[in-house]
Amino acid sequence: MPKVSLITGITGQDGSYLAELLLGKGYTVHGLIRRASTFNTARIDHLYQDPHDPDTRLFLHYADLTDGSRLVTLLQRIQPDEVYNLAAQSHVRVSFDEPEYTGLSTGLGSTRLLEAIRMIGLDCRFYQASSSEMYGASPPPQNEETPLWPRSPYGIAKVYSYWMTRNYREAYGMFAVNGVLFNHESPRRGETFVTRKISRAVAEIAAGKRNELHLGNLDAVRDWGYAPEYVAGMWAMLQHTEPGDYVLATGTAYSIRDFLHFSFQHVGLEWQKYVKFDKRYLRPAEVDSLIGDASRAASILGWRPRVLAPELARIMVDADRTAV
Ligand code: NDP
Ligand code: GDR
Repeated sequence: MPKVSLITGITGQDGSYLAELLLGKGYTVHGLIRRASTFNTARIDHLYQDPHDPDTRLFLHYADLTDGSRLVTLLQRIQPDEVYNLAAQSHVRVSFDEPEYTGLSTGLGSTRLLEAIRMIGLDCRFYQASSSEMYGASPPPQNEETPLWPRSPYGIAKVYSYWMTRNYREAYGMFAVNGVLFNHESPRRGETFVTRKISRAVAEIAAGKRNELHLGNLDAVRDWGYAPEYVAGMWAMLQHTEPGDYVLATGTAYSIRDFLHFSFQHVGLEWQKYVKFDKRYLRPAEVDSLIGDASRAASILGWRPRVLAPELARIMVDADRTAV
């Protein structure tokens, strides 16, 4: 029998790559989508299958992580072997504007799912999308043993979900794992995250369509990887014999300035001529430096990232230049 998976956040960057990966492995894939007055399925439109086709293996369902009874109904009906909880209000800066909603979705959403699984007695494996933002002010390099010190409502909500996932594993023996992923990007990255903001601006500046890019703090250091490689790591965590928590990261450190340099240099421009400071993109509390140590995932899961920030910048700029 083909395995059945459920992905929350299937319309997001990671959800779309994970759906591709699982369909490629022969899974039946169910995804939760939110009702909106505009279409929000652009990242998975290429995977869409006519539900009238008897060979269809991708199914979409309206649901929201803030609606617990709907989650119970769907889990009961779908009976998934694997649940990937990727849905979240995932923007750190926005979480300072909407701390309560971030708690309801990014925090309590995981509890609603875990509790729904427990209530109906579902025998499944559960993946929680935890984040390097949980380490916040703890100095790098960060790994599974690093103390958590979140610096934003988003990071705090992720810490809550991280501990709930561990608690359901310890209390109920559930196969529940945390993937603690450092920043990972792609041409499908949301347009307001800094790498994609940069790659889009470079494409438009190179095409003569604009001549400025407004950014906040350029000194922050991040460990940027390539999203398709990270969703493969999520899948690997659920295939292992024992549930555990794993950091996924490249172990490399680059600043926003470095990413600007790689991106502008790729089209033969100097970033200093175009980038302007705008304080509205600063955060009330910043995370200065995240550099991950993924040696546990390497030794236990055999997971190793290949694409590093300089190549990532080129991939993203090339994709945005094609779209401009
Ligand atoms: P995106 O922001 O691209 O996608 C988020 C997804 O969650 C979208 O499908 C969105 O739906 C959905 N969503 C948001 N709120 C709700 C809700 N209340 N109910 C149901 N669905 C909701 O995130 P990424 O793909 O980049 O990240 C995936 C997960 O991994 C997130 O949990 C994120 O916090 C976490 N993470 C991401 C990292 C990264 O570098 N990308 C690193 C570490 C963790 P819609 O399309 O309708 O908005
Ligand atoms: P991050 O990603 O906060 O690390 O969270 P983001 O790209 O938003 O910020 C990275 C760094 O860039 C600085 N920065 C700016 N950021 C944005 N968005 N816009 C700007 O104009 C700008 N100028 C400078 C930020 O201050 C920050 O230091 C991402 C999300 O995907 C989370 O969901 C995930 O958990 C973490 O990565 C790991």
